[in-house]
Amino acid sequence: MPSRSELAACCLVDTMIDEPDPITASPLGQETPLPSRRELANAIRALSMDAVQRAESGHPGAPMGMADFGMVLWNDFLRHNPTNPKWFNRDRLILSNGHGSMLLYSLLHLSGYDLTIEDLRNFRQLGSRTPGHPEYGLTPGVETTTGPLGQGLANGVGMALAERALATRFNRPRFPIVDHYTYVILGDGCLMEGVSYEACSLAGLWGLGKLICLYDDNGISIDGKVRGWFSEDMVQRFQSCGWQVIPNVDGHDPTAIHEAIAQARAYSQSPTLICCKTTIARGSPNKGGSEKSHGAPLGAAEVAATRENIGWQHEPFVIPPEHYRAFDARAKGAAWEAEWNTLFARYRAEYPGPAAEFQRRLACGFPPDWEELAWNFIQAMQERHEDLATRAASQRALETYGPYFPSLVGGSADLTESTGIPWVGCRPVDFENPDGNLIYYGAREFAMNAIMNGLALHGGYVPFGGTFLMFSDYCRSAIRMSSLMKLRCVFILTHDSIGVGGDGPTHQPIEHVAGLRIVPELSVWRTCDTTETAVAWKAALERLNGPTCLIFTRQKLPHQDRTPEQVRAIARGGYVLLDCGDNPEAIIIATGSEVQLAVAAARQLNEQGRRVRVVSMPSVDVFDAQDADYRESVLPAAVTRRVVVEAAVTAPWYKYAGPQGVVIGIDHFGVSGPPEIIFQHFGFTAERVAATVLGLF
Ligand SMILES: Cc1ncc(C[n+]2csc(CCOP(=O)(O)OP(=O)(O)O)c2C)c(N)n1
Ligand SMILES: [Mg+2]
Repeated sequence: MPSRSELAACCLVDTMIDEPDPITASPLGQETPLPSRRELANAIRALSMDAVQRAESGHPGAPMGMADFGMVLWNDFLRHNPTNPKWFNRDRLILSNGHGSMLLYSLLHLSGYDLTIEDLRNFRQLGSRTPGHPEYGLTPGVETTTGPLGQGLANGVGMALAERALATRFNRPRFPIVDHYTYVILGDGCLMEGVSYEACSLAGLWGLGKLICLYDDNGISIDGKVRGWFSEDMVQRFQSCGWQVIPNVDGHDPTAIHEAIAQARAYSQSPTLICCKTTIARGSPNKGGSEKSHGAPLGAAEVAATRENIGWQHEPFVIPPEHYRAFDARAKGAAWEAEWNTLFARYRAEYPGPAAEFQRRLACGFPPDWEELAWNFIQAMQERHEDLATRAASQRALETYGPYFPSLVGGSADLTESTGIPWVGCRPVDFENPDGNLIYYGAREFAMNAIMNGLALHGGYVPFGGTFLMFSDYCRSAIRMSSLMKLRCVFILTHDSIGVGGDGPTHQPIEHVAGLRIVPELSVWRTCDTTETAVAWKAALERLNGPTCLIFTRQKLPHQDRTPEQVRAIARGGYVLLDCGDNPEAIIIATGSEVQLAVAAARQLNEQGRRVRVVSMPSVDVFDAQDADYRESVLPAAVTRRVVVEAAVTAPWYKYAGPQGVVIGIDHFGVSGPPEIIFQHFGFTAERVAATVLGLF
């Protein structure tokens, strides 16, 4: 091997080799000097390029470019405990440009998380803990799943809001029990995505002073130099949103980076964006600065050239002990946590009430008499027999359940009243009152749902948020990410069909319910009256391992008669609402606003001597999860005369209608007009349903 100075002399490009700097120079008495800051960053570069090379796929450029600021953030600032990645008061770190996952994996490994060198060698392999993009719940230390650009940043806004709100609520003089930063690393792509504007606009308004974003300002995205498609002035953009911006930081100068992060932390009034000027794939002599390093391995020859250029003399996946020693955060992490535990113990002694409430909040648990409370309410809804829009019924549920769930935080994307979000006793979140429980998100559906995901991920909150079902397209990716991460979020989607009438086809969802029902891990309810709505809310709150969409009407719906057994059966997702003795000849299945048509049609037919059953199926996924016997008892296989009614696309319903059945739905866009007229216009009448059933005989 050539000596380091020889290597430095023969490098044609900007050399990456330097001498130990004073910050990490070996303390007296240690045998091996600690590596220089640059060498520490080079460990990340080496691991990243080698892992991508070995996997023969991945993104080496971003982690190599971000290695210096990643190293400084991790070693100088991040308060975390590798041996307890779930320690409550840890700083949250999000890699919003998730394609740079090897940065995160390298740092987690080097600082002592339970992520071995073998895990890194298995980057992107089936079953490994180092998937292509960071996945929440799979890899210790990964705070959120990222990959869809921009959303990690919005998650970070939610986490920082949660921190500020809980701190406001629970901290006391000398007792900063909630006191941590949210750091987001992001790239050009994240800032090009509209959701970044939506979320950052709110972060500025809310004064999230402990949100610190490090922008990998490398001027490159997949298609090349970004100046052709991304040229706005980041300083002006973020300042106009109320942020502190620290521009033009040399993202490869550890001192400059250290100073910038310190400056960000020193200013508590607003979030900070630090623009780190970097070179993508820094260290690669022929691919550094080029989009060629974005999403493909450097290639064996270039990896070798990079090794030489940066003076990394170790074999792939070999990290010298002194590097590990320099990164190891286990001792300081354990000390931080122990210190916090002591602080919390003293807090509990001095403020037992708030301490108990704090712990309840973190558990997001249930009120003591939850079952009784909920069933009393459900039963009361049945007895009151009120004809209400289900969006109004939802508000009733919130009025009842809300006061018992301090962790519930609601909001809407500028449709607060129309989606039935506010309930008596809720307080708006704003700069002065971050600990409110009603968030005015403005017309920003995507950020709303991504921020909700961040609130849920942080802990201490069960978020819900409302918009029109039609606009679920705008936030669909966040709903998907919520499902992928199995978060406890409730998405309220109202104005659920052609029942919105006069607003016309732009506002009339046709394919949306079906589209949501096919998202894995997502539970979807579309309810027909106040009682079903009360049950749906109960189910949503009780669903600890995944999000729920509650789909409600704008228009009033008639209340349905039920026995107590039928009320109980609603929770099974599908149940017999109207029966005709033991032996039905035909079954009508309906959801939401169409249940009333099914009931009216079945009554007519039964009066004529037919035996027609009505099954209300507010939640297909919940019904599907029931045991086979129950499903058979509701939908006997022998009864093949089946009609399904739902004012939406028909195709998915054939699994229940069966080959001999008929689905009455809508396979085209809607029209503008008064709702009752449109329902008739498209054939949603009891007469047509009855005639369709008779047509099967
Ligand atoms: C929502 C979304 N759209 C597109 C992509 C595909 N994609 C992955 S990385 C990337 C470019 C990102 O550019 P930048 O953040 O600057 O990354 P760099 O090339 O600097 O690593 C794109 C478009 C994605 N991951 N997410
Ligand atoms: Mg870039």
